[in-house]
Amino acid sequence: MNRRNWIKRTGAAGAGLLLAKYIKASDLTLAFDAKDFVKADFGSDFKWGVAASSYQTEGAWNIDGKGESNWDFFSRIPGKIERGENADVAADFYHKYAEDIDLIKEMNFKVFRFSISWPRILPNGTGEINLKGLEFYHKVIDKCISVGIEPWITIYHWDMPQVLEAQGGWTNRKVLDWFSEFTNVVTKEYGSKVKNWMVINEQLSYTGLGYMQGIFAPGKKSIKAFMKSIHYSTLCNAESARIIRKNVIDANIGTTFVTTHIEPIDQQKKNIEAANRMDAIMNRLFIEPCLGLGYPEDTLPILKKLKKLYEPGDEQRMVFDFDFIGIQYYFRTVAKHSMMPGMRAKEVKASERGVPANEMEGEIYPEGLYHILKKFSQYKGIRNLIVTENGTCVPDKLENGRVHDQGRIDYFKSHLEAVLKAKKEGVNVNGYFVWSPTDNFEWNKGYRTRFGLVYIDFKTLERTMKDSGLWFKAFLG
Ligand code: IFM
Repeated sequence: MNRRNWIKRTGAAGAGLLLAKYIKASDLTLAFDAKDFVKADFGSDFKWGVAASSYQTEGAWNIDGKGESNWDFFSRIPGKIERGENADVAADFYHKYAEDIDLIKEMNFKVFRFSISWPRILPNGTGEINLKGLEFYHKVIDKCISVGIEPWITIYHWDMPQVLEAQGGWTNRKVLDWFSEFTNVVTKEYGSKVKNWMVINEQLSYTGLGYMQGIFAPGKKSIKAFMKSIHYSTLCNAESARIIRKNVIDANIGTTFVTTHIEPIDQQKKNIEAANRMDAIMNRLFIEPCLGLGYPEDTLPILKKLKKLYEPGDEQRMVFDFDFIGIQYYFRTVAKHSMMPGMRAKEVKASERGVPANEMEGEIYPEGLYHILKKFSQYKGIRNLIVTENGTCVPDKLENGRVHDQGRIDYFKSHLEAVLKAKKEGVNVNGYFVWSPTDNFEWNKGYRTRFGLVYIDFKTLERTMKDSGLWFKAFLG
């Protein structure tokens, strides 16, 4: 489709104009020269996809032999999830997977990235395999393939069997055996049909928010637990990738990291250093050990404590040569010095700075994605980048069968422009996956914050494609 048609069909103005609406000129650190773009600008091999996860979408929490997950357990603890919600039903993807995959197809995406629920496959965490669980993902994979969509599997997206969480979960070194067993089962089962695999979704999220801040499962607030979860999940990341390599012929193996572009609030030395320490945790902590660079303890000395957890050979065991690295980007973080022990830095929230933000207080800052892609492309060991998640939550309203989510369309356009700019400057970025095909359960926020291209009425489970879904349909068509 040429540029003029695209504008006509979507009714959209140039991306430059849309960008201007969101970012004060004085905040711009990057000039977006191109005013518009088309799909072909990204190249014919570029992967266009959508991403989702098991706990957030499937529901069917205790159906067909599934075991309890840490999130099933955690969401039942009063006060943990807004309005006391849980994902017992969620988007009911378990029953509506065919409809949802048809919608993904209709929006012209070619990749569906989804995760596998560990307790659906291994209800007791290890040992006995639930055949109905195996069968479910075969149906999902087969449906994708039948409509020409590539299934991309994430092995772990935060739903650990509760029986293992009760034994310490990611803070127990035995997780290496548990996770290897799970990886072995799923790769042997699906490896002949699925060639694209990601090991873990965003280590920082479930380790930091789950074991240190206590707002995600399992709700712990302990630096010690955080440290253990960092090291053991880092080992698992590489170990599981080696298992995929062994079990899946011609596998394309990646893993995903949550990232944020970090800037100091001003140019004072103490704030610049605070921003660097924050960067060490939020962007460098997990990628660097897997590239053989170790943890970034030069910038953040507290990380030296991780060495106490090492067993002989760990340094090498953390390393894996991934085929691609998944970048997940949502917002910028502005940092300033604080007395908080450890990181000695704190975030200056978007609301304090009066800048545009999503409903979760994440600043809308597309240039940040450009900077992150540039930053990661500078690591020698990274060969290929894919944006495995990007998206936003805006206050959607279903009115007369339509959801006019122009804010989300603007978000995608400006972020795609950032990807394209990086690509044109030589960054090896080869894919972009939207979070998320449908609305779903947003962890501790419950159902309040919606990220989907397709709206879900959580009472009736009826699906309605939002304007952003229609925008992608036209853009990718
Ligand atoms: O919903 C989450 C997802 O599970 C992990 N990445 C960020 C998304 C939006 O917050």
